[in-house]
Amino acid sequence: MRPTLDSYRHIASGKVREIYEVDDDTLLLVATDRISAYDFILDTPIDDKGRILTAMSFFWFDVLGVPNHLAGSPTDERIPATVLGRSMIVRRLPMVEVECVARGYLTGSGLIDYRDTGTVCGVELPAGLGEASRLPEPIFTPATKAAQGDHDENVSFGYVAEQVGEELATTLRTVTLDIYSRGAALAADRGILLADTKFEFGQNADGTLVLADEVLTPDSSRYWEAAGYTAGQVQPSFDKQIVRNWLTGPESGWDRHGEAPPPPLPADVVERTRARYLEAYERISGLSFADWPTAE
Ligand code: Q0Q
Repeated sequence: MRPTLDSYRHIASGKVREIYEVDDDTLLLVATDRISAYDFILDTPIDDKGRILTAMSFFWFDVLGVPNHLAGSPTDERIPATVLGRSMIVRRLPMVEVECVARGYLTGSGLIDYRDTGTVCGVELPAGLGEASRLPEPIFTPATKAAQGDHDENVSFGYVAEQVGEELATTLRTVTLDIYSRGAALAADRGILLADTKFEFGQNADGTLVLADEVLTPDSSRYWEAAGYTAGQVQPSFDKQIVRNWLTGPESGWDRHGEAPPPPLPADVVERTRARYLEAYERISGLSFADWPTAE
């Protein structure tokens, strides 16, 4: 008999995820069907988004082959029936308080920093780059965690070294770039560009790094269709562009620059967005989502 969710103490909320305490050494990470756009958490859930992104993390933990925080299978008996398929049983770890970002392409805050300084997080880049330029090689662009609702702040490698020590900072950079490069190569083979990603790490008692949180999902990474990639212009988001286009289009009646929150999404926008998450998972993993556990 599975425990119920209310038998676990809720300890943290993210924009679209929740953490519960299973015991002193174990957490339950629950992915919701919530989706965010334009810094709002939308009222309308995307069916199966939590399950699909959980399946993605399990896939990446498996293929990346680095120490990670998973402490149970997708159907671990400690997972409540109501959140089965969109939860991970994980080892509770002391977390490294650094957002470990790797970028293979220039966009978002990295592009803004580059246009201001010619660098991103202190990493010098060649002149002449622009929106969505592929970088000569992936770069480590760490950030400090922001309070919910705020954007993380890009920081230099030197700042990270001051916070956690030179040795750990160097290992964070090496491991972040290694995992991103291997994940991006696999995804590119399947026609999806991982433009950038954010990892979170914990540490074992001996200080060795453990890959934690979610991994290489469309919520922690920018996913672009490789077939449509064109440097020099904003790339459509593989998973969120349908929602963005509807919200900023004539049918929503919403003003992105106004005060009002976004309106509910129409059913077809939800279904087409669900289909994009499903396509990303099945193309990258080569697995059928139909086999993934679901709430009982
Ligand atoms: C931990 N988070 C992220 C978060 C709110 C996720 C703390 N294995 C762990 C993990 C993990 N993963 C964490 N703490 C201890 N051990 C992960 C940022 C925050 C909702 C979901 N925060």
